[in-house]
Amino acid sequence: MFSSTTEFKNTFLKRLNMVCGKSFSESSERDHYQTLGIMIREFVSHDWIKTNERYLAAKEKQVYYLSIEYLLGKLLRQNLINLGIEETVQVGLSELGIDLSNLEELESDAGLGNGGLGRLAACFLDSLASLNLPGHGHGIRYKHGLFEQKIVDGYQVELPEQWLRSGNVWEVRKADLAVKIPFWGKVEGRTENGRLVFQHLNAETVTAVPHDMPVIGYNSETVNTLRLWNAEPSQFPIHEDILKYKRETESVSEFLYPDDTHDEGKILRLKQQYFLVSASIQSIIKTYRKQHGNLKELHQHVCIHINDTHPVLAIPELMRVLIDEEGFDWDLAWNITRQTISYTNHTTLSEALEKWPIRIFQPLLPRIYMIVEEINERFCGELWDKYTGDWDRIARLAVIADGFVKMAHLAIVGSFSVNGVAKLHTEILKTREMNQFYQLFPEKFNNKTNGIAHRRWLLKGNPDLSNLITDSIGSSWTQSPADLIQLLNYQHDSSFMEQLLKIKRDNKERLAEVIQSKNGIVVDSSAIFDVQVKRLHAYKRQLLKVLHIMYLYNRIKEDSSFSMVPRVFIFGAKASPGYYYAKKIIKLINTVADKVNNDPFIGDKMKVVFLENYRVSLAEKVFPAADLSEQISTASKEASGTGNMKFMINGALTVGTMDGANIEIHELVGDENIFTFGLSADEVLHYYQHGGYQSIEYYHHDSRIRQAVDQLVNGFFPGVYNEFEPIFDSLLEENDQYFVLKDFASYADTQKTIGETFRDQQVWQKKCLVNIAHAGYFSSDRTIKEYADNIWGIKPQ
Ligand code: 26V
Repeated sequence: MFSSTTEFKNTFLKRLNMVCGKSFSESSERDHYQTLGIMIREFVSHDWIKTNERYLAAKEKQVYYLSIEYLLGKLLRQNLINLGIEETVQVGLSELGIDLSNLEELESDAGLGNGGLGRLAACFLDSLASLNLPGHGHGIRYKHGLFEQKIVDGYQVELPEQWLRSGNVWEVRKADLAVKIPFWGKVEGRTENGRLVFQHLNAETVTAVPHDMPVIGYNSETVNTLRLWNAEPSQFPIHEDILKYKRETESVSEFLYPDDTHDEGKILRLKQQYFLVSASIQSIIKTYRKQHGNLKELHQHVCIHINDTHPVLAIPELMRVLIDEEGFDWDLAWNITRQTISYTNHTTLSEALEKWPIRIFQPLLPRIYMIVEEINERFCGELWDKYTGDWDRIARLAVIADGFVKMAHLAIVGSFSVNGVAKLHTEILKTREMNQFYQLFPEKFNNKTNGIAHRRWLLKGNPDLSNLITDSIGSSWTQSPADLIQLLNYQHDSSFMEQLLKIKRDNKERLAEVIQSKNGIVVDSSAIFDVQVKRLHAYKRQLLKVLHIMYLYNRIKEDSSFSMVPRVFIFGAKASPGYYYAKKIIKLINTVADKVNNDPFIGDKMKVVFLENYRVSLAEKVFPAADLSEQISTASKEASGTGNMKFMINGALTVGTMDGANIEIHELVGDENIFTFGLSADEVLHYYQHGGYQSIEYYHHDSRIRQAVDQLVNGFFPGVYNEFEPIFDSLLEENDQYFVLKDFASYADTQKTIGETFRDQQVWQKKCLVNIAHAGYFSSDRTIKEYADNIWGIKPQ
């Protein structure tokens, strides 16, 4: 479309007039952003339509990825890169006096997710399209994504996020494809031609309207679709309060739930889940019918993947369609359903496993509940045949028990594939958390180690490093990330290594500017940039890093002979609004930051920075500037982690426990190129089972620990009396459930080694290079190929 910048400029100016109804001289930056967005959509519309036609005609298998979260971030520059027109557009705009990066700033982050799970879904979409795979996302078009975080007086304050305030140029509303979703009401059964048929009566319906976003593949003609469903009123009732009805229906897609909420009581959350599932399945079936007619071979042409258990009602919903609408008998419907659905588990934390009380589930979704009951009864019958008399086991495995529907059990029983997200995580599922299911269905369990969209996290996020890599090994790595391994040949190339160092320095300086402008803190970019960015959770142990910072501070103050390489400790984290303890940790980080940063005796030896409102677009500035990646979860708790991979590919070294995908990073780079410490998963799980850990002993026997822990409550932080007592209590009264004190010494020793290693920049940079070279494995292209080949059975088209 634009083979030259002149052509681009001409089209841009014409479109600007049309889109904004203004002359160029009157137009604003927002007009320019809007115009460019619309031009890109126009530019891809041909390929978008062609892609769909191709899929329709080929009748090959398709996958539908159902996820309650998509953490997309900004799309403008990534779309330009994937289309191969970044350069043309950037030059063209600048000739018009427009700075592309200013336009990027105007775009809101699409923040429709909490953390790793939502970002993974976004990375997967990029890989599906870039690999020309027929895979489509379905999700909810939340009006408000994850809250915006402000730090006021050291405390987190949440503001509603407003990504749709100025519209969303990437979406196309398709009102003609709207579907209706029934809630409440009652189900009546009657016999028709000797067959029991069910009708859902007096339901309150919400209309789901699809808003489609193009998912543009990198250097490919494939444009897949992310379909986000918006909740709207169906026909307005005549007698009731119309405004109330409008409010109630729209509330279904109003807010993303933060991940701490104990879902059990939240009717609206269950409504969201069924809303997503029912709308998606209705739409999938409609498309399928057009292509293939009847549904007997659905599983041969369609795979429906559920991202965690949130969309698990896809199982009973598909059963409903097959039985009530298609007229299949139970066994046929069950066979088809079980071969259509696949499921990823993303956590073994018991508090995160979803269960819904029957008293909420049954009245809200009466027909779906009947089907779940039937699934449960038949499954328990099978269990009875296998484990006759073993009531305990049957009760533990049942889909419905103790007044609750257990969503993970439904997912395992109703799917053909259950996968974990890193080797250790899958092992823990098989041997511990889901062992009894594994014994029943060993063939269903498999591992798919997570990955990241390396085109966002390296190609887009770190352009200087990308250019250096391309200049050295060529550009094939953008599509074959394993080619990064060729970088190993440059370990002894001093010019290459110098450039690598310079790029890191420049990236650190850019982040230093952000820190200065946002936090008012001046940091020295020759210091170690030591970074922990992720959701705030006790198991991720931001506290371990804080206690270590307090220890270093104490050392500097008390021991004049103590010397250390200067460090900038950087944190970014949102705490769920209802997660009291996590919010205390945020206040603690900010309190420590105040104390350290304002102590003239400390000067540049260390600084502590809390970056407000951590999100995808900020993450893209942080990873390229990091020297050290903190992956310090209590072993066994972090299913995979994906931030660890983003740091690695940007040339940061990991300090980490043997947890999640850290284990695979270690396996690839070897002992020499990662800093591991702490208890192993087996040791942690052994303590949980058999006891034997007394945190108080570590407090008594390690004066470094005692001093820092006491400082939480002894007035060391002026003006925050009592504030950190809950943290103090979690460590001593509650016996430190996450082994912070137990792992402290090992962490401190490792950090000492890290400091010493950093002194020799040549040694350090070489380790960074080894990490980058091996990071190709963690591209989501590799992950998605594994899903495509081993679970979904889909092929490039
Ligand atoms: C949810 C909850 C809710 C209740 C309170 C405790 C709690 C703890 C964790 C979660 C998250 C559950 C699902 C999730 O986001 N898992 C993350 O998925 C990522 C992608 O697979 C993975 O890299 C992370 O390790 C994993 O935590």
